[in-house]
Amino acid sequence: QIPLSSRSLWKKFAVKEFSEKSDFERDFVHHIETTLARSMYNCDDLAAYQAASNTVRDKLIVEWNETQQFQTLKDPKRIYYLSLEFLMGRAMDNAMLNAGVKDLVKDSLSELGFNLEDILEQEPDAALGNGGLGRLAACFLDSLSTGKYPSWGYGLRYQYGIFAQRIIDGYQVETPDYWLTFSNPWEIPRHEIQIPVDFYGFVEEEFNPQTNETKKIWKGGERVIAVAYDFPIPGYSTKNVNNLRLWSAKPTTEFDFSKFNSGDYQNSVRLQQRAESITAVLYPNDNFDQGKELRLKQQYFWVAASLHDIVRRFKKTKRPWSEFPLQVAIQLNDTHPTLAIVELQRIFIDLEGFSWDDAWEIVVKTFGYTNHTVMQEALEKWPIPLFERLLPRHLEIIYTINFFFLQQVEKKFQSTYSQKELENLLSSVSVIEEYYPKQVRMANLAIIGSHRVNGVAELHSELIKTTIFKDFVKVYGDKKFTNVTNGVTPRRWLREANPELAELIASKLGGYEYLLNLNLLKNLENYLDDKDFKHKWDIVKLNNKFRLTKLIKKLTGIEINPTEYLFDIQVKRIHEYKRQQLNIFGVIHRYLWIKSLSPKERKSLVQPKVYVFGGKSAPGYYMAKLIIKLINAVGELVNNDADAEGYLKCIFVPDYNVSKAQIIIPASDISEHISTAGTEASGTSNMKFVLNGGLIIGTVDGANVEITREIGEDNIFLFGNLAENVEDIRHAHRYAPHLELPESLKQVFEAIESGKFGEGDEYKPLLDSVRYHKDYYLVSDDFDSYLQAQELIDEAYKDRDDWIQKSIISVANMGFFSSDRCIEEYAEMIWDVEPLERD
Ligand code: GL7
Repeated sequence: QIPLSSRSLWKKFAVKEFSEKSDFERDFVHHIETTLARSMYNCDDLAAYQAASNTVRDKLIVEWNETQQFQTLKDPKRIYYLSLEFLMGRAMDNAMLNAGVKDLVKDSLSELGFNLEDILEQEPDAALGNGGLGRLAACFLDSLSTGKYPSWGYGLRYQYGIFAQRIIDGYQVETPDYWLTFSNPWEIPRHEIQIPVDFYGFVEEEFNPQTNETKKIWKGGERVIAVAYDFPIPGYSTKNVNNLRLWSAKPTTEFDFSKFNSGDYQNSVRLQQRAESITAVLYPNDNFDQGKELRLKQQYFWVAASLHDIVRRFKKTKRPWSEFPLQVAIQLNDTHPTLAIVELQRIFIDLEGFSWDDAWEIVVKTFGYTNHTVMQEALEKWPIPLFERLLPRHLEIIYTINFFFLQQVEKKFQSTYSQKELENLLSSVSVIEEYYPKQVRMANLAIIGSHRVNGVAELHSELIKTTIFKDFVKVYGDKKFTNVTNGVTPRRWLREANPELAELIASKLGGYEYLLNLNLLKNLENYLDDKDFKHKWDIVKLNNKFRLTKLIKKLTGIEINPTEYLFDIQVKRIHEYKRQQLNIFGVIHRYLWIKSLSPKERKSLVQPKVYVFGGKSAPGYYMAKLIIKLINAVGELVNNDADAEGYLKCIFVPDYNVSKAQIIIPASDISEHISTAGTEASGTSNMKFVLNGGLIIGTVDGANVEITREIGEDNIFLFGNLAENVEDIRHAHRYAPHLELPESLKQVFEAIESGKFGEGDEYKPLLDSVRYHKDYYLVSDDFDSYLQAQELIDEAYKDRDDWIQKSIISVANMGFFSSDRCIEEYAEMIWDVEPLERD
């Protein structure tokens, strides 16, 4: 505590935020000369980026401090968003835009001799996520801050984010993404916040003669320290700045002297290094569970540190424990943080001395769980032997949770179910899978330990109730299950990514208010007959295509004049279920068609198209890597074929990430969201593309369904089988002696096997998965329907005026897909929290 007599001095020197160019310039030079120990004679773009970031960051920190102090004072209910992935991308541009100082910074830097655009390019992406799930978490943080919700994100500070992708001879090659090479101005290390986390060890029983009770005590065998790193999250057009806290693992300072004295120095050091490995690297799998011990360690490390922090913050308020769920809402982003349920129960029982029932009631009220996928291979399961070794006390608690739960189920159904039916039900909802090896099912645990479970798009939320979780609906009824359709932040995905379109829209809607109330976009429909507006709309798209072709030239050396081309884009993780193979088969089909035409026919019949692909494959995903190779091989042939010149290009953009997405998405005329119906829970890039004036070719899957409803059927190109028929078709495939391929696809396969794209044999597994291995993803069933949709697109694009009309109507009706709307829905239906206005 600072003595009262000193406080006026503190106030006199309190840091003031810059608000004028001269302030910014002074602080910038200050950071160059002191923080970086450089000078004007020794200042490159990187140094300028760091000094500029530090200056903008200082501004955020002032507001961040005030936000935190205010919240401590008011002590509102807080939201804790637990996510193993936060795919943040770059921070500086976003921070300037949200704080409303971008123009000021641009001008100041220019006066100081720098170009803002070049400086922004110096920032590495914070790529602490794989794909949609991680980016969703980042959009939610933006909306939570913008909506002034008292909230914290909790995650891990991986030293290596998702790998960087290089394409060598057409193949994906992974290189490590060490994003912290130059110090990171956007994080504040909190070396004073150190939380011990234990692993392994054993459980002891301790008898208390006074109460006549025995108590379980977990004696951990290995201790690691969690150190906090804080990332300020600015809201748009508000002084509210929330916190994202990421944990980093470091060894305890207690060196193992027994080992040391016995001469085993090496082993003692090795244990220390083992600690740091916990937060070394992000697992690079998307929609796939690999079940590695280190991953479970990451999960517990993160969950234990976060809960310790949350409980400590609650205890400081001296409120009774019964108020815990009135003050704390914890949202589980997928099953990755499910251990938090067990850890909180353990804290209440073992450390705070609650009865089981009192503890459990609070736990269930505290948690909500979001499911992001129905795919079997993504559902997390942990082998019991591994669990028992790493977290012996937690496993006991899980058994007890499961015991009480199954007892409740049995009671509910014993009078109406036969013995056999009851057994089936119990074994399906049990947390434990009784198989070899026995496994803990994290989704079951997450459902049992949460008061609400939500899917991420209407179709998906319905599907989970009738497939993977149908037996839980029997137990709980369907009130526990709800839907919150995903959304994206229009600040990053419109204003930052597409400043020209954002400005054009602002010019009609009377400013940027629409970024805070995206439904205002609806008013764009008043300008459907405004020729000048439509012309400008068209020019913006063309300018964005130029921006993309510049990037393509830089990354691949391939030159494209965008003026005549329709841009058809599919960028997302490479996955069989997302069906990039369907897309590239379509490109080959088109290429064969172009080759079959005379030059004159080409001129009159062919709509010139650039197909742009981008996305990473998990390093161990053989099929996905083969798809990447095929795309590159097709590009190699097509882009160098004189017959196709001016008609067809096929580009693979290497190392797709958030900052590249911000350039790629605004340039699209058509984007592809073509997953097998029922497999893509939501998709979120579909929303980003439409928000930027692109149209969609897509299946009736995920959020495509709701996008169609909002923008109208005439403005989207849907094709393919419906989710409700997929199981029957698969069944037919399984029992058919052999699959009959459509003629169109046969041609494509023949071309591939003829060796046009290098060794024909190389792609055999890809073709065989369709023709001999049951075509699980329905490529053959949807191929002709896909080609027809592509034809409709070519046709529609000819009427450019109508196309622009479709584009404007689509954007005008995207208001629903703001992540601000998602956060409001979560706040009301799941968290029961209100925004807190700072006065
Ligand atoms: C995903 C879904 O695949 C994707 O459709 C959804 O938009 C996203 C966010 O809800 O979550 N589920 C998942 O495991 N990953 C996703 O991107 C990796």
